[in-house]
Parts: sequence; structure tokens; C-alpha cells
Amino acid sequence: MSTVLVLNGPNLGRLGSREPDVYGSANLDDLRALLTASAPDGVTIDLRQTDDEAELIHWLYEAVDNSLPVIINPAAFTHYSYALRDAAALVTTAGLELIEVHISNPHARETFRHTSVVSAIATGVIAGLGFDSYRLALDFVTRKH
Ligand code: DHK
Repeated sequence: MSTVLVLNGPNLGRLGSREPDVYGSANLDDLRALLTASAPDGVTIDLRQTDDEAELIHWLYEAVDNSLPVIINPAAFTHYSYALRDAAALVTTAGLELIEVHISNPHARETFRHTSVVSAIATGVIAGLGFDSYRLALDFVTRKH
């Protein structure tokens, strides 16, 4: 493995200014820099964000076609997108790791956030640790190879 896909769903492009009390004041460029600095030599971080469900699904196909592990924060899609769930299942049924991450702890928030339609097909879930959720996921997927 030389590339890890780090996929981010809707509204995460607003990190830094969006509800900083919940999501912190750092933005996606800060996250990319953190993960790039944390990645072992030879591992490239390909961090992307979209508000578009179809685009996120197509990125998961790309992971399957290129045998790439995925760290994904599906954001609000977590809670209701069966289409995203089915695409994410293609990744794990292909034998690739897919770690679901969240910056906040959805279980400590509104009831609608307590359900994830993705978790059951994910390799694992890390939530509530801020950007460390991603960093720990990266440690896992890179340590395994
Ligand atoms: C991010 C979002 O945008 C929310 O819709 C989720 C997740 C939680 C997070 O904590 O990273 O409910």
C-alpha cells in the first residue's frame, strides 16, 4: 500500500469555522498536514472532501479498483445513506480496510446521530477524539501492512 484515501463527507469543508465548539478550529488543510506528518515513509495521504453523495460513492469504487485502504468520515451521510453504505461494503468485501471516523462523539449528541448505517460493514469505528480519530485510523491501516 502506498496511498491511503482519507474521504470526508458533507460540510466538513467548513471545518475551522463550523461549530468550533464541536469540531475544533482546525481545518482540512491542517488535517492533511497532520496526517502527512504522521504517515510512515512511502505512504501518501490522499485527502478529499465532497458534499456530493455520488462523488463519495465513486471514490469508494476507486478504492476498490486500486486496492486502497480507506479512512472515511461520512459526516451526515453516516446516519442515513444506504447508497454510501453499500459502496463502503464493496471496499470491505474486497478485503480492504475501511475505517469510519468521526471528530465528535455522535453518541453523545442528538438522537439521529446515534445511528450509523455504515458501522456494520466498516472494519472499525473511531469517534470522539477530534483529528486523533483519523490519526489512529491511519496508524492502524499502515501498521497492518
Ligand atoms: C460530522 C458530521 O458532519 C456530522 O453530521 C456527524 C461527524 C458527526 C463528526 O463528528 O465528524 O453527525
